[in-house]
Amino acid sequence: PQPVYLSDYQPPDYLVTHTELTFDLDPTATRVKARLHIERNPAAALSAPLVLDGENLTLVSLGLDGTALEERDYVVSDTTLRIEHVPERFCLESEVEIDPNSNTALEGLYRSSGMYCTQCEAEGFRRITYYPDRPDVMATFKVTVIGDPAREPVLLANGNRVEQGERDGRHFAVWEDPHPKPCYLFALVAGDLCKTSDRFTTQSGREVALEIWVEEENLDKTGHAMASLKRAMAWDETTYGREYDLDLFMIVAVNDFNMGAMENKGLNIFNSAAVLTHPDTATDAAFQNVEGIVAHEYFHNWSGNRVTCRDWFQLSLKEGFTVFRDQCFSADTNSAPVKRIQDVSFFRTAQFAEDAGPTAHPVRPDHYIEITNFYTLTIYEKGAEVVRMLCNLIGWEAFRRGADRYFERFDGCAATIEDFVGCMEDASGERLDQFMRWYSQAGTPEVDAFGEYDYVHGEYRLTLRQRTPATPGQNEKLPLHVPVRLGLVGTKSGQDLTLTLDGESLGKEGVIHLRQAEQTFVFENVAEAPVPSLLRGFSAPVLLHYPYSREELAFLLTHDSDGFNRWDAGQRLSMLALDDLIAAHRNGVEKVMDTRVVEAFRTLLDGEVSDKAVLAEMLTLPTEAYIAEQQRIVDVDAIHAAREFMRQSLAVALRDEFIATYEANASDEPYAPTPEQIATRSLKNVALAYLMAIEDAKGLELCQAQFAAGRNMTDVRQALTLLVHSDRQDLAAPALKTFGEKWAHDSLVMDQWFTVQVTRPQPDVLERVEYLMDHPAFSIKNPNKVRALIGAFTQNRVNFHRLDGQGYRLLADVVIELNRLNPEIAARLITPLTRWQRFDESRQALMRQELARIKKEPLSSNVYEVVEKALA
Ligand code: B3K
Ligand code: ZN
Repeated sequence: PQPVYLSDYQPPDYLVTHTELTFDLDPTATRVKARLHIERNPAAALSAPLVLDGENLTLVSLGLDGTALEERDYVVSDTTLRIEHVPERFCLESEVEIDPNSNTALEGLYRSSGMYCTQCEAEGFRRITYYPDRPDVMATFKVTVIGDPAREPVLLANGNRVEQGERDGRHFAVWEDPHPKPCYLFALVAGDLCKTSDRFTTQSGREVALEIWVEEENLDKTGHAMASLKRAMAWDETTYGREYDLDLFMIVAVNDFNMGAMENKGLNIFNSAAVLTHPDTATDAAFQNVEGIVAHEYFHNWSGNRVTCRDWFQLSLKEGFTVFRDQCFSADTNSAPVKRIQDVSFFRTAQFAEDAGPTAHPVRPDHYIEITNFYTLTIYEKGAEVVRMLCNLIGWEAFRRGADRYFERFDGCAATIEDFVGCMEDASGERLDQFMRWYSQAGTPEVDAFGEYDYVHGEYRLTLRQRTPATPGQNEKLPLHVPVRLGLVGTKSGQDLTLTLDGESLGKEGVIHLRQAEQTFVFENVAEAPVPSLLRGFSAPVLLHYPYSREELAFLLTHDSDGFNRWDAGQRLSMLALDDLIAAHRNGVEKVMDTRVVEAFRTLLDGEVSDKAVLAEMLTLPTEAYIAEQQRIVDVDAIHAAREFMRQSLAVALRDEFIATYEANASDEPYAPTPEQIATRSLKNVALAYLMAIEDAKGLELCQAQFAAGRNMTDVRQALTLLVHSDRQDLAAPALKTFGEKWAHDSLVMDQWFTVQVTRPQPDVLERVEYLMDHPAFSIKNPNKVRALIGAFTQNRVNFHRLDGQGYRLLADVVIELNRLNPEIAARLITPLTRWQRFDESRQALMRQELARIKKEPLSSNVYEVVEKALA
């Protein structure tokens, strides 16, 4: 496979103005007729041949302006259809046959639980018909779907249904989408589905019908998605002035889906895990996830669909911006500080790891082999951080003006990242050329900060130094424009001090701009010695080092006015203590708990923090994955032992406080996914986890009672997890059995049942994974199952990284099988093996050995690209 380069971009030679498709559905032999109204791009050479993309298609017939083409008129290869001479403007008629049943890659048209559905982004449409499969070719679509009235009574496509009827024992529906779109936004769904309906009136008075289509047994699980959709529609009107533009908006739930969901115009297709919720089957986290994904896909209607990407290198143009939009929506709807804490802790664990590994790439990559491999944390989450920085740099008002300008100027167009940033420059008058480096430079910048207080002159000098480590293919890095939001917290007053920089007052909190490799900022009139609170709200996606003492961190933990940084101070304090424990474990000396951490937690539990959701986060120790990210060579076992020791020490020292917290937050209220209830449950369940860390009688009693009460899935799953992860298998086994039998009919709950079992720290897990792979509820063809069982196992650090290499071997076996069935999922699953550089020599050797074994297979371009980079 050969890479594609951004620098090779050429506008299309031919444009499609209107696309007419007719699908005659059949499980193994669907016929697709296409009539493409094509025009030569005025910019293209007169002699340009017509080259269309096509894969896994059987060509039945081809015609041009009503005349059948002979075989000598065109050339068909594995990936293209080429016609050497075509007129300036013409209609191309083709008919192909495809096989939805055997489509296990879940790209193009496939069947899931007997229903037909499509996934076309990024390059799936070429598996449906011959077409210029690129986002800068935009056409209006008219789609006829013909199916069996009994097997697929519901026939859906994008836009508005303009006709339906029956003919020769079959039935059909005709759909028209008036908005020109690239083919990656095309969608079709056909099956035996039921809907829930609702309405939304837009700010300009358009009546929109809302429909969520599901299998009949899931009709009671659509309420939260529908409510989320309406909130998202209203939010986009009030926040961005964007309203919906069709009379119908549909969501469909599909059981086999490679990712969360897809923003097809007017017909969003969702992984059922990302749309279905019920208090008995979905946890609070799942409810919040559904809300965020429904909003994300809806927001794409403007940031993605009305304005799309010129080419796939610009993917973050729509994804980074849309993630930023959905993050802000969720922050407005729930606890804003907790949303930020959760996003950042995930980001610093997973995106930082991506940046530090062999697949590191910029927010706008300059080449790729397989675009499907670039739906990454860097494109999505780092892209969102970059947009957030832009917004903070120029201020919300200018940002909003820039967004208006962008949506107006590029409506109906395929745009670039320069177009977007250009609108922000125009709207703000700010020069953003240095800022553009965030898009082209890969890797996590590290910022070293040092502060000195000068009593005599009342000055505080803050020196910031930045460097970005080399990443594959990018050795030289230039300084970035890093906005650092900060406060100086007075050690006597405990208050934010007024910031004066170069004679100008910034108020109690300010943003300083680090643009050079090293810069010193001198704050004047600083009345007392401060502790700096740096990078508030994670104002830039960097790794910040500051030599805080534990006393300073304990001070910030209780005094910082920024909720995010208060939490971060707690994490840093825990990290210092964990470092000591890790060292003790490695040196074989007795572990001693740092009492400052215990006292800090005691203060928290004594009611220092009023937002329970924030408190629950503050009481949660950094994850093993996050701790590992802080080490150059990861010691899996020492990390686990240290963190367990700390959890147990805290539980022993604060047992009464945790019991009190548990009891104060237990409630009989009927379940609602409100921020208040979610906060209360998370605090209660954090307390329960500490109590179960020591498995004493009280903890076990509360845990068993919580499981047995079965109030909602959040509480039940937490109780089940704590039992299964404890050493009390006598209690865990019956609970698992009860749960598994009760929910055997519910695939999404069974996914949770798999995950709970394969994330336990005890050493019997690998055998459990193998056993569960043969369980009737498991299927390697279903991506949710693969993620719930295999994906979850690879996150079980002590077991996946077993010293005998069996964890790696198991993963490689699955990857080899999935490489044939579903290359997109296979390539994603390999990720943990690509991080071999971070482990000790014997694990490195074992991981590389498995990568090499995978490499010997006949590989898909997806897996090839990842393995190649990992072994480079
Ligand atoms: N745009 C889709 C992702 C498609 C990925 C295809 N391999 C989902 C989203 O970001 O909203
Ligand atoms: Zn998206």
